[in-house]
Amino acid sequence: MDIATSPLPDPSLPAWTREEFEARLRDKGQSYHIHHPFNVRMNAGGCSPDELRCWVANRFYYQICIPRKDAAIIANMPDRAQRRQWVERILDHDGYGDHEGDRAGGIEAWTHLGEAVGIPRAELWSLQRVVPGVRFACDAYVNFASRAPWQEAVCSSLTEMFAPQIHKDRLATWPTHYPWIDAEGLSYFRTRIPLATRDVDHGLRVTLQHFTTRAAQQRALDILQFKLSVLWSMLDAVEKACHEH
Ligand code: AHQ
Repeated sequence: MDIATSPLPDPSLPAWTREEFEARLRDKGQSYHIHHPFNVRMNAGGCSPDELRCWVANRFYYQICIPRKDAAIIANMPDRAQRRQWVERILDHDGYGDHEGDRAGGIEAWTHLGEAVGIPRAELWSLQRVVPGVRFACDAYVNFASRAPWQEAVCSSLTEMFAPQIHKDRLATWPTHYPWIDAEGLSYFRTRIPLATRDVDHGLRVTLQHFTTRAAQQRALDILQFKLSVLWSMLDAVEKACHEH
């Protein structure tokens, strides 16, 4: 399974400089799901409690896919130093040590978000509310990351360049628009801001170092576009499903 790629550029074209290449990666932020109509409506207070519950229950599937995706990447990483950095991402979601409190991990924090919006733990973990379009998008991401060369899978995680802003938006708007949600339930968004920044530092270093010809750089942009489409199509599916309830 491969992603749709742009036609190969003229091989005589020179590679972009690292600065230009990074600027083009960041420019892809225009397609980030922060601009999706459902996300705009959600952060403007336009979602009913049922629609929020629909979004939280469906995004839970994405959250539990992330550590499996990262484990698949580690399996393809020959270099111990790279694995030592990447394994942090699995622990961020699955937790570590006694898995209590701050060490419980992001999947546990998302479970608290679920309870805060009115979804009991068992119902969230049953995945009953996850719609086909969300499953397909998340599964496509995990499958890509497990089959692609590890540097390409690293590149696909760079949608997190744009993630700190979307977490900050939720923290800035939900307490006003959705005062019925216990503030503790939003702790996942708070924890992700520094972690996303740490992830992107590593992911960008690998990407700028690995994709060095013009054709490879174009491939990196196509990979990022694929992942942006994973996130965008998840919200398409959620918007359709939530609207029906
Ligand atoms: O909570 C998110 C998260 O842990 C990750 C990991 C990273 C990846 O490896 O692809 N992407 C990602 C994202 C998270 N939250 C999303 C959101 O909208 O809350 C954004 C998403 C991303 O930007 O890829």
